[in-house]
Order: sequence, then C-alpha cells, then structure tokens
Amino acid sequence: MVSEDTIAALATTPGESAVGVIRLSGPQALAIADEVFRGHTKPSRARDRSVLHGEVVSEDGTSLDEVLLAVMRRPRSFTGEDVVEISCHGGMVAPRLILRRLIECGARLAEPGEFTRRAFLNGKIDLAQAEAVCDIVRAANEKAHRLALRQLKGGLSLRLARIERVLFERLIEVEAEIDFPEEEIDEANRHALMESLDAAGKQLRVLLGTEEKGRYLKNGLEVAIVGRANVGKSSLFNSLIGRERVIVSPLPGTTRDTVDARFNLNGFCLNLHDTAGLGGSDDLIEAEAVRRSLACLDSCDVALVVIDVSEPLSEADRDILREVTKKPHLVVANKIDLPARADLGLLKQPIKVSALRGDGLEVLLEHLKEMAREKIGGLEMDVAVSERHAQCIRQALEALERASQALEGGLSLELIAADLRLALDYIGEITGKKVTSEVLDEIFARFCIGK
Ligand SMILES: Nc1nc2c(ncn2[C@@H]2O[C@H](COP(=O)(O)OP(=O)(O)OP(=O)(O)O)[C@@H](O)[C@H]2O)c(=O)[nH]1
Ligand SMILES: [Mg+2]
Repeated sequence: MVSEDTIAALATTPGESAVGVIRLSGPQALAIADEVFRGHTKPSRARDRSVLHGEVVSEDGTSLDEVLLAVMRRPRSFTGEDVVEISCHGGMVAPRLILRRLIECGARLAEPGEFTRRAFLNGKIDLAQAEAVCDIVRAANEKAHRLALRQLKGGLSLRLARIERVLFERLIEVEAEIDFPEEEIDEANRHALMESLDAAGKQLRVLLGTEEKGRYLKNGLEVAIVGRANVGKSSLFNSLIGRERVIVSPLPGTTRDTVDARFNLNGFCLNLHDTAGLGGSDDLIEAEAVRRSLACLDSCDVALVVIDVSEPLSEADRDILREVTKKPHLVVANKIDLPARADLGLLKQPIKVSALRGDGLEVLLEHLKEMAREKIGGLEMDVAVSERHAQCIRQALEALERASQALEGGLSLELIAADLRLALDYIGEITGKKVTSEVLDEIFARFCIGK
C-alpha cells in the first residue's frame, strides 16, 4: 500500500519533560524535513538510519529548537515508509511549534494508531503484532509488558501460522478429492483429516484457555470493598492505596458513588473499588447507591467484605456474607483496636485489621496477593489471546467441529471444505489476513496518537 499523504504527530506526551519526539511518515517525509531542518547534511541526502544534529527553523529562518533528526528510509522503517523522527526539547512549547511547522509544510496530523496501521497495511507487522504495540504502551505492570512484547515478536502469529498451514494442506487435499468425485475418499485420508481437525482444535483450545489470565494480567483484578454502612470500607480503601482518596466520616451513608483506584501489588495490578454501604435504602439516592454497590459486587473478581467488630453482627452483615459466598471473597474484621462485640466465631477465617491504625493490612495484602497469583500466575507461556482473538478462535472451533461431524456422518466433501475455509478465515482475522476495515477502525481507535 502506498499512502499519498505524510502524517505527523507528537510521539511523547506533552508536558514538562527532557525531550519530545515528533514523528513524520510518508512519501513527503524527507522533503518536508529538508524544508524545516538546518544542519550539515540535508535529511534527504542522509544515510539510512543516521542521526543529524541541527535546528528546526520557521519559514523566515528563525530557530524553533535545537534538535536531533533521525532518518529511516523505506522499506526498512517501522511504517514501511520514509520516516523522520525529530527529538527536540520537551515541554509544552518546542514540540508543538515543530509539529505546527511540519503541518505548514504539508504534513497532516496523524490519527490515533495511524503509524501502526500503516505498518500493518505495508506488511511490516501482522494485526496481532499491531495490537501488541498498543498493549505495550498500555501495560500497567511488567508481566503484561513482557507478554505484549512476546506477541509483538510474533509469538501468537507463529502458533496460528502452524495451525493454518496444516488446515490449509488438508483443505487442498479435500478439494482435490472433490475434483475427482468418482473416487471415494479413502479410509487413510479420512483418518488423517480427522486427526488434523482434532489436533488443530486442541491447539486452538489451548490458546483460548489463555484469554482469562491474559485479561487479568492486562486489566488487573477487580476488587470490591463491600459491607454495611459505617464499618470502615472507605478507611480501608484509603489505607490500602496509601492516601486519603475518599471521604471517611462517623456518619453512616458517607460514600454514595463507587470510587475506583488502581494499584500495583508486587507486579499484579489491582483495581480497588470503594462502595456505598449495603442495607439501608430509605431515600432515592441511597437506593441508587446500593444498586451501584451491588452491581460492583456482581462484576468484581474478588470481594472484600468488611465487618465492624466493635458491634454485634447485624442481619445486614449476615445478608452480605450470604450474598458473597457465590464468589471469591475475603472477610475483613475491621476496628480491632476497639473492644470486640461481634462473634467472630461465626465468620469464615476473618482477617483482623484496623483500617485506622493499619494493623493487619500486611496480612490482608498477602491474602490478596495469593488470590491474584491464583488467577494470574502460571501464565508463563508466550501468548495470551485478547477478547477479539478469543471470539475468532471460538468461531474457528465451531467451524472445525462442524467439519468433523460432517466427516463422521459421511456428508459431502463440499460441506467439509466450506467449513475448513471458514475456520481458516476466522484464524486469518486474528493476524489480519482476512479483516474488514470496520474491524481495523475499531482496533486502531484504541491507540494513542503518535503510535
Ligand atoms: N476505631 C476505629 N475506627 C475506624 C476504623 N476504621 C474506620 N473507623 C471509623 O469508622 C467510621 C466510618 O468509617 P468509613 O471508612 O467512613 O466507613 P464506611 O464503611 O466507608 O462508611 P459508609 O461510606 O458510610 O458506608 C469513621 O469514623 C472512621 O474513622 C478502625 O479500624 N478503628
Ligand atoms: Mg465509605
């Protein structure tokens, strides 16, 4: 694919920083660079992958900033087009002035993910690799980063290519049989075909099995703090994240909206949600607050049920404890600094803490870590598929299943061939061999500008 226009964008985040990087890609990249750059060598004359030192100047020759300019010629650049990267001083001003100057000279502001999209369209990377670029930028922890890096290097694509190759060979065989209808499909071929379908199905199911862990790794574990009003949920929330993020007060019903905070627990990402107290719902706002708390409880991966030990267990406490038995949860017995009036014997392994003084928080974090490890840990394989990939794999599996049944039932070879082709199409959607522009739009919309 040859793009007609040359795109430019700031590749670093604007704001106070040591350097800012502006990217330029497209057929006019070197010509535009020649126009704005003053140095010993013209960018268009520079060797591939060389770095020039000089200035970017405005139309009347005034210096906009001192820069380093890297030249990466097509097709050996990231996008496969001529690329120029300008490193200037960071901050709010210099990068913007330079970007504006590039646009004056004919570049167009890039859309989110457009550089990576061009890399994909020019065959530099496949779609799964392009998605990995986005995951790398977004990775919230080292594990997620490592996983995305492996995917960028082609870990997933390689596995899929192996499955595709086998299915494709079988498809050719089946189609050859269709062309010679007088000959029945012989038993050995039927057997080989069945085995290949089984093996491909098995490999696809292994990949499918990585989705959940991959999701936890990328997005983190959702942890909801629930309990009746005034038990100290918000105090616990603040103590866990280490700052006074939410309001704490002796009045029941302080928290109304659920409040979220992300924090890193030894490399595991946790999304902690503070919720409104469950139980009382006299007025309209409180009823809505409770509805939100219940929704949060419903969608979380782990619930922390907070109990106030300075008061006897109430019916509301018991209701909540019954409610959470359906999902992974920890019972947190709070306010142990006060005289105990709750019968802790009724609780299942309560973790005793004082959110106020910080007692027992280490133990609570240890338990959370253990739960995170169970969900996320053990993902030492080189790939984890995304929701989009999983969707394609499920459809490919269905097609393979139909092909197997058709084969077993002695149905026509045309049907088997059609399903094999369908399975290949779905697998091809993952790496982007077969993909609609709507799917591409959706994928690249998640990217940031400059990637
Ligand atoms: N002594 C003692 N008081 C605590 C402890 N944790 C919280 N409190 C107090 O309990 C009261 C309620 O605390 P919050 O954190 O607002 O409780 P909450 O569960 O978020 O309350 P709602 O948002 O109203 O549902 C406040 O006065 C806190 O200071 C604790 O460990 N010990
Ligand atoms: Mg609260």
